[in-house]
Amino acid sequence: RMLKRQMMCRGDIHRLNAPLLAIYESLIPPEEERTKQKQLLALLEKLVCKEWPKAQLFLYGSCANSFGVSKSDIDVCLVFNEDINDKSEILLKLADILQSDNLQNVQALTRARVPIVKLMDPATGISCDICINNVLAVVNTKLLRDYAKIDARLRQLAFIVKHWAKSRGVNETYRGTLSSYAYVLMCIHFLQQRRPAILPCLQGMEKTYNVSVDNIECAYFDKVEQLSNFGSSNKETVAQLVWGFFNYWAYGHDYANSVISVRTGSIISKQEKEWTRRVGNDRHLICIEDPFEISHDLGRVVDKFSIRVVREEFERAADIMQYDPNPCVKLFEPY
Ligand code: 3AT
Ligand code: MG
Repeated sequence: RMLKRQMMCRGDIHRLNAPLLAIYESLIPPEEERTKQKQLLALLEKLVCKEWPKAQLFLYGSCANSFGVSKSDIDVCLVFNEDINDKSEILLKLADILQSDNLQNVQALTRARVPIVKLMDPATGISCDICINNVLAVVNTKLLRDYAKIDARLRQLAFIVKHWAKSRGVNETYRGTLSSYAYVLMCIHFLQQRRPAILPCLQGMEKTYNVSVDNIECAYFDKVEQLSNFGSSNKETVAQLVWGFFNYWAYGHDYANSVISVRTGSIISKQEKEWTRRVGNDRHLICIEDPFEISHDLGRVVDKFSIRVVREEFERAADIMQYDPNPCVKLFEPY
């Protein structure tokens, strides 16, 4: 019954297109933010270089993957060409250096899951997290950015989904809900699955980019400028896609058996991944395979309580997209 009801998109769905696109536009960071980010990165490069001439700084996360909304913090990775056994020592040294250059709120979080130094730059007002040798994050940032270049609808859908998740309080990994990175992968997977497909599976194509990070081969087709017409035979609009995305996660996804996999561009089975049992704290109640670290389920932060919260939010969003007279307000109502 549910399926039958949900198979058909509301008749006036096209009317939601302009308001959803307006929301998307309002979230795009203005050019001056980009300029300020570059200014801060240049300052950090100067300071880091004095102490560690061979180290390099990379932007990663939403400031570099093209899924960053206005006023986001920036994520920076400090990369040394050797393995670092004691990251704490380096982070404390780094915090020292930054502190003495008038950067504010400098804090070394050496015991975090990903140890970082946090800071705020008073000149630009930007807050920043710096981690060490997290090269996989730099590489998955590039993958997301490359997917975004193929079809504009990915960025539109992902901005709206991220905005919804933040408004509804389901983008907080420390509370058992999903990361922004997980939501963007869910959007990519969804667009790979449309018929006709809106996105290809880059890791299933000729490998024009190939790096090895922590013994993991990260390889895919990155000449994406050649794919700019890929999704053009699919005419779905962002309103239809937002509707379809929430319907999929509310009523279409098989939570008991399925893993979504951007790497293969398909659904794979939990059985195949051996993600059927709880191991330690990993419960696999919603399964999102990391494209490179394939033993890593981005849904593993979700527990038996937060899975209900997340699924109820998907259902709420799907029902609003289906029935509400004013979905563009209701969808993003603070929880
Ligand atoms: P926000 O706009 O800040 O919410 P973001 O894209 O910066 O979104 P996060 O802050 O969640 O996303 O993460 C920053 C980057 O770190 C994104 C991704 O390159 C990497 N990353 C995050 N979580 C994981 C993970 N579980 N496994 C691998 N890489 C991850
Ligand atoms: Mg971030």
